[in-house]
Amino acid sequence: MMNDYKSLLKKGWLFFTVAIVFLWAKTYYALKTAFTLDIENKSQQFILAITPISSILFFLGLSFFFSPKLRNKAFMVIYFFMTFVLFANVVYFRFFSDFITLPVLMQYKNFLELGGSAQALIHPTDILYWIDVVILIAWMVSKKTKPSMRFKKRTVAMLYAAVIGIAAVNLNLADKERPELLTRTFDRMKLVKLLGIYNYHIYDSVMTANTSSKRVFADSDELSEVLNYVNGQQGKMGVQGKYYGKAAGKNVVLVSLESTQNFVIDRKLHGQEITPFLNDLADDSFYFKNFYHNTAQGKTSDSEFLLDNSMYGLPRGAVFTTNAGNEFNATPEILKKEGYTPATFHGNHDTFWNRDVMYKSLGYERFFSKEEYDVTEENSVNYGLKDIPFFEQSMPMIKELDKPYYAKFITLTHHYPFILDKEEEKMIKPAETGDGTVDRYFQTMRYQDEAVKKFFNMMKEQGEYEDTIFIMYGDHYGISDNHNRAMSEILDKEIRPFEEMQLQKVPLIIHIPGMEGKEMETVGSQVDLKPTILHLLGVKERNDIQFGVDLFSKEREDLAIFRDGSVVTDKYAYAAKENICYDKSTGEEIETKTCAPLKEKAEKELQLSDKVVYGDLLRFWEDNQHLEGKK
Ligand code: GP9
Ligand code: MN
Repeated sequence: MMNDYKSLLKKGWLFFTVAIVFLWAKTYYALKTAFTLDIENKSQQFILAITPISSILFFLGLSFFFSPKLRNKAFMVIYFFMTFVLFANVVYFRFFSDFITLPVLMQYKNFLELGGSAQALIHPTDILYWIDVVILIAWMVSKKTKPSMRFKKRTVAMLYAAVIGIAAVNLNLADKERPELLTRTFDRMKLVKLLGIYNYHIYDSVMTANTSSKRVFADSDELSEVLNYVNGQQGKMGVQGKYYGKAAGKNVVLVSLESTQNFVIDRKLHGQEITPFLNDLADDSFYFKNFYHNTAQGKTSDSEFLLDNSMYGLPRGAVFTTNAGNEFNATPEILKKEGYTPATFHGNHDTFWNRDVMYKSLGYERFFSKEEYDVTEENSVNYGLKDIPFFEQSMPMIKELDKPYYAKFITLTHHYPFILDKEEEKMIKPAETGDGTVDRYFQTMRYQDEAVKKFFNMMKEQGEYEDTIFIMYGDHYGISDNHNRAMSEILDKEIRPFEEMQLQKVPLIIHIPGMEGKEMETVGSQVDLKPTILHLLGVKERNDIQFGVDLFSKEREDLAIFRDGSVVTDKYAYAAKENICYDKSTGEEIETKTCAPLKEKAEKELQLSDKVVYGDLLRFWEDNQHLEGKK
């Protein structure tokens, strides 16, 4: 009896089948529980269940191409690798509400440095993803049960025929659900929902290869096409705002406010202001309350890219990583020609987001990173130096710079998972929604506010304040839509796609000492920062490609285009993923066709911006006779 049982275990087909069932089961479990995929109907439910099968058979089947001696090992390596891909996506999704793309993976150094954030993202039940690996290895290494995976060629051929058959059925059903899924969409959620997580990665790899080839085939005519667009757009180029040149010759201090969403401004928690300093500062500044971020997978780095280039980040990955070798015409480089010293300050390693390489391409002359600061266990948390010591230690460094300077400070403490380790740093009680992330968000927010206040005081004490303009902006959202339940409690309203879009507002405060500010209704986004800043300084673009428009210009359209193709104007809000058009003032759903022109515009603009980045088109600048004449 016992021997029968052991000889059964030795059967390769049994082992193979059990492995397939294990891998399918946990993949399906992840698709159902770890990702929010919005399954709308029975057909989608069915597709979801079959999506993993073809790729599991395909990949595990590859082990049959190894010699029988190596086959078991190859099988296990593939199995392990697929588990790892699945698990990495599960963890990544918990924070980013998104799937990993190859370009993001290439920035693997970021993952290694995640530290505290990564720990908070791993749950005890995650053991479920690995238990089967242990069982299969045990099965395989014991001499008594080691399966013999010898199959006839015909069986393997049948297996691959099945792969093709199942994949075809899957694709066909997916196409019915979402026509042109592969050609049009850049919504990863739909791709995973309809193709499955493993097939999605195959698709993503093909896309990556495809985009790298775009640079090879790009030519200077494409640059003209983009130029025609930016010049032709009403108000795109050269439109000067009312404050043109009003800050000429002044230093520029930019403060990137980590994870700061606009909803905290002027809001109270437990009867206490969350951002008392920013609230006061906003009263004494130009405060843009309808300002949005346009970032995607590149997060902070995307916001930096937008700020300095007035071009959009990429739909997949981060420009900072994928295209750091490109030719750019960024603000630091432009201002250097005007006699400015461009510098940037950040309390994390210089390699994070590939900043050390990218900053050179953008024209930054100095980069003060973790290596230049005195960072100890005591004064750091999460990714690096805490904001208060960061600003304190930055002061002598600012003094070092030749004037005028263009100095960017990237704050860090108010970053997921929003931790502070000292009681005195917690200046407000956490919220009480029961969602730890949301609850702690307010504490680190309050801490950041205090840090910025100290920074302003030090700038005043050191005599740097009067001659400087301050541009402070939130880099991207801090609370993803995974936390809508808690957020609806905080905001006391239901969160639909419309409210989600409103939550993408980040504060923009432009503070010019000696100038009275005001609250600005203008709808704009990070892509508008470059022309706004250059115009305040009285620096005119020659030929430049900018997708943004001076925020102070009266002729500009009230417009913010999100990286996913959504659009907000003064009248409408278009949610791209859901394809819903809203009346901006009432928040009511209206006919989709009302938003059709906006949708088209966003697609066009994003596509052109991507063209410039993927094709590295600015390298053709000098060669382009058409431009030479105009210079
Ligand atoms: C890391 C910091 C945070 O250096 O800028 O990056 P994020 O995760 O927000 O992109
Ligand atoms: Mn950030």
